[in-house]
Amino acid sequence: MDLSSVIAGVEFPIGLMNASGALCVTQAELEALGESEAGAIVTKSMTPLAREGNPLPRYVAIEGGSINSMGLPNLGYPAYVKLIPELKRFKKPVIASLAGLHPDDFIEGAKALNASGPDLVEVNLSCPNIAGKPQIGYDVDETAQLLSAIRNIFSIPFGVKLPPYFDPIHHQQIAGVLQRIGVAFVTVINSVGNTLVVDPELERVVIKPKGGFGGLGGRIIKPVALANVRAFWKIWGDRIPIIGTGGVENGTDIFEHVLCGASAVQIGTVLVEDGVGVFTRLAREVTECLERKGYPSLMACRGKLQEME
Ligand code: RRO
Repeated sequence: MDLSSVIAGVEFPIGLMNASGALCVTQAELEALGESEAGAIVTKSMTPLAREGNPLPRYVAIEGGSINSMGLPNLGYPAYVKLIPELKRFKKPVIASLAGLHPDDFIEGAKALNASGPDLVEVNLSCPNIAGKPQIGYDVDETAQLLSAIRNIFSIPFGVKLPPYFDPIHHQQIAGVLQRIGVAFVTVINSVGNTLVVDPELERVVIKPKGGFGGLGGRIIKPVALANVRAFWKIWGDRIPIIGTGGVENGTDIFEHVLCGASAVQIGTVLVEDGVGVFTRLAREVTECLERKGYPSLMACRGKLQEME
């Protein structure tokens, strides 16, 4: 089965990869993704300086998903800039996820990444877990300002990782900005930010940072993810490729994301829970799903979701 995809001219042997944040902080984790059947290697979102992240516990698997407040633990972009050329030996696209606590961080990061040469950069506009730092993607003006500032610096195609939106006007507004800037792709969605999981026995929150508030991921957010993929596909069609992420646990979930309009799919919670072997299972399951339905390739079903008359 042809599971390949092309995003911004970059060829993916399989349109399946880790979501940024899932098993992609350290050199060993990134190399394990290289050796796995993942179709690309996506780094953890990077900041200028290495960060330990938030205090533990900061990730908990719950029924149907996960909640996290990692707080951007990463090696700092000088380390990734050095590592990325080495990751090219795995002969699959390398996507650098760029974050920052200030606009200047993104600008410096963009300059540093140009020299390092990832295939694509995913600019993270949606980290929900830094106290006092709102998700940039929820502020259209700030998003426009930041992307205008970095657009001319990048010599590599860059896209954005967006938070979930819950109203069509917000899809329209952010899509207008992204179109004007000319982003190469969008990744939707980041975790559903600032949710709360309660342990009724202990009468307590389950993660320590931010009073227990954190980003929700996994199966329970799939409808939110699919809605966001679909909303952007309905605005753009195939003009701006969409990477779907959120709630993918099996091959049918991948099929659903692509039906909604995704050109590739990222795996977060289930990758953290099951490890990099999960890509082998997912590739098999989506192949079986496509064969059963008579599609010749993964991209043959892209955007084909039917609406009712
Ligand atoms: O590190 C995190 O806490 C984190 C980030 Br940067 C993000 O973009 N999404 C998320 O769920 N966690």
